Amino acid sequence: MKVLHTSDWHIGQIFHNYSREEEHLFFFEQLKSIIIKEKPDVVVVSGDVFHTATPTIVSQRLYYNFIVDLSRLDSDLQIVITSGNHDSPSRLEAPRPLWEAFNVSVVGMLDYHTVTDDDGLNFDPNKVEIPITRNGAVIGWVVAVPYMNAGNYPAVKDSDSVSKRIANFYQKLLAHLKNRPEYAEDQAIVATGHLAVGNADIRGHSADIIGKLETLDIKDFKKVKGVDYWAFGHIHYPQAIKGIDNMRYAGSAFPISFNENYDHSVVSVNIENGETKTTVIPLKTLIPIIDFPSKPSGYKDAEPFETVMMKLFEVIDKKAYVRVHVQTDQPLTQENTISIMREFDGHDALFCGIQSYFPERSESDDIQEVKTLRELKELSPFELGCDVYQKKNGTEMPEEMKKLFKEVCEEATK
Ligand SMILES: [Mn+2]
Repeated sequence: MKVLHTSDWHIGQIFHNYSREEEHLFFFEQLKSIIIKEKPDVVVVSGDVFHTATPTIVSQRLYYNFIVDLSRLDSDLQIVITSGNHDSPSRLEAPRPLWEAFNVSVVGMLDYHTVTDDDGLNFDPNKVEIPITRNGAVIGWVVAVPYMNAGNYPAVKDSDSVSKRIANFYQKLLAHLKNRPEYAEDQAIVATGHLAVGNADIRGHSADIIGKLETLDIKDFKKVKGVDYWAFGHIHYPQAIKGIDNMRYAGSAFPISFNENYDHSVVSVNIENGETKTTVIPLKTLIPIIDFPSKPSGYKDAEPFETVMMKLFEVIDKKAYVRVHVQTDQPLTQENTISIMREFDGHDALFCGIQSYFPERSESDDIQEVKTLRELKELSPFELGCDVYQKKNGTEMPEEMKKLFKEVCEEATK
């Protein structure tokens, strides 16, 4: 069985006020060419099809047109789509019966029932077990598991960690599949998931993804036997998890944030006679992201406003998302900000904001500023805000800002 694995499309994302439609069309064209060349039996999309739970008409049209276009490439091509944490499970699933006519299987959510079956499952497993056929014969299965809240993985023992519960959930699902009369030993099994695996390389993500409840311990997962390929979504950095070749994040199709300045790709998977071979197929990025003049580590290696202004000509004619980094002792004035923005007017580069770098505080400052919990509790939100501002910027909050901030505090504590 041949599989094309992709995930985290985030259709409809607005990036610093810019629509990404053109980039999605560019990605879809590439994906189409890859599919024509690779001829997979099934395309697996492991969640985060849309960026928001309520995609616009334009986003939905983009998605529908593309999937229909894909399915028309080859009447035998199957497409399996699962929801991610960004998708609305019910919205994604609403056209399920229509999609079936196009050989597209969509799983947005599990259909739970209130009683647990003999096989220990409290949902309908048939919905997620998708047979993949070639010339009318079943050659494999996609166990299409969508994004799930931690609480929805059934507990075996109350003391079980979420990780153990997730592993157990897959194990039960696989046991059910293997009991089906249509199942045969020589059929390939691909399982999907939209979750965070511990030890995964989370480049491009904020740290809050670690330590989240849904995080799965790879040790628990290694015990789940019988899966030829794990097609994961959620983490945007493409990777084989801990070097395990048949357990992968396909990663996002192009940078969704400034932290995703790396190569993007999809995975072609070939499962034959119980052996899995993967090939990472690189994608081109239509509009690159640029940290200008470069991404400094802090105040010391950032460049001051005047220097950055003088250098802007180097970047403004590039079709790229540009974030400007400026070293400054005081918060930039509005005039400073506007003059940087003006440089972009009428040029190809897309302005994506300014990051300021202030002088690092010395350790002795820190010692003086330590407050006891009691002292902190006695501060009003307004005082605390002013204090934080001063610490961060090394200068007192300007009067105008103080006035506005005070109004906000009063409004909020009413
Ligand atoms: Mn995502």
